[in-house]
Amino acid sequence: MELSIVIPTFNEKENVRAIVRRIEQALASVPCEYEIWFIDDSRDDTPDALAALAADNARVHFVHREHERGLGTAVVEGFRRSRGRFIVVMDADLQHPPELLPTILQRLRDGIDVVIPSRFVPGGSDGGLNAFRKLVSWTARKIGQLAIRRLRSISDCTGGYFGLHREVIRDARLNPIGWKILMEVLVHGHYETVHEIPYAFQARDAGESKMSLREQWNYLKHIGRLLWSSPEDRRFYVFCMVGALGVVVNLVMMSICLYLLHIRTVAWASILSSCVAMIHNFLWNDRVTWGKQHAHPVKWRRALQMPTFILVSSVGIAITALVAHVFHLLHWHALVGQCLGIIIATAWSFTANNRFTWGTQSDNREQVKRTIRVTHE
Ligand SMILES: Nc1nc2c(ncn2[C@@H]2O[C@H](COP(=O)(O)OP(=O)(O)O)[C@@H](O)[C@H]2O)c(=O)[nH]1
Ligand SMILES: [Mg+2]
Repeated sequence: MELSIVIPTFNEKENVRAIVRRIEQALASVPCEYEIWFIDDSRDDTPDALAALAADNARVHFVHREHERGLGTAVVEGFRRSRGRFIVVMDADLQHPPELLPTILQRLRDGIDVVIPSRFVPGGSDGGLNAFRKLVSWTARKIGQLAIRRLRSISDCTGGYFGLHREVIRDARLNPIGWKILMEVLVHGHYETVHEIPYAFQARDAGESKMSLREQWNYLKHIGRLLWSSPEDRRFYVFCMVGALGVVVNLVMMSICLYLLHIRTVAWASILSSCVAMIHNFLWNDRVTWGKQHAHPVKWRRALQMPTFILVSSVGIAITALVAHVFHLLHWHALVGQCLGIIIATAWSFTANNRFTWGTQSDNREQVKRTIRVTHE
């Protein structure tokens, strides 16, 4: 079996026959052995429509889950039951044009690991959504891309239409809690190449959308889980948390210097507090953010890790001061400048520490291997 098309359905009785017909038309001229798997959680008589289709057509299979719901788990169930070397996931409501299937299949045959029809590359459009849904969808996508590195270069990471080699998900720990199973695949799958194909997202043919406020909330929880389960992203957030904790330590230390130790020179009290905070941050980052495996094995190099960290932090402080100063010179608000400076300095110190303080050769090599190449038509 070359291709399995997996279609999750919930109350789609008006659409299932039409989508099978359109898929067959689309693939009529392509020599390919394929199957269509419906994973159905419907509460209406969609299962009867599916049973009739399956009786007529040997390519059509379906499973009806009586007591389960969830788009994500349905797709994973489809992964499990289907047999194709390639898998395409699409919605039943014809918002995802089946006419794209030959191109998706061709790109998979060309050796691309993940093929994503995209509304947001030149030639694509998301006309099938109203203005409000467009805004919600844009916000959701931007949150995902901002939070998770692997999603950043994918223009349409929140869609439900995609194709992949079965190898991509072999042994991948997919946790299908939400709507966006593609994000789960992109974060946990094993792949090196992604190809995007422009397409026009259609208005729904019949039936109604099952997207709800609850699903939006689930989406945010899903992002949180993806973050936590992806070491490359989690490290950055732990680093930020350590930094925030460091600010508290700094302020507590400053109070001790001023009110308990009665240090008169404020500048000395401030420098002392910053040094304590820096050592505090180093220890947490060394033990937790990067952890044992990043302690340098060579003794003298290990001894250099703390000074390197302090150097990197000092450059960060200088960057912040520079940005605040430039804001002041331009008669903009210095506090806003300070905030911007802190953001830039955080990005700098994370990157620099990741590379110089706790980075190792083997790490960098791994990084190269993990680089994902994204192309589009
Ligand atoms: N099996 C299954 N499919 C679902 C579930 N919720 C939605 N779907 C299907 O997932 C696809 C996308 O859902 P839809 O309501 O069109 O979402 P929208 O396109 O974001 O508005 C459709 O084919 C739905 O029938 C569910 O709980 N279980
Ligand atoms: Mg839909």
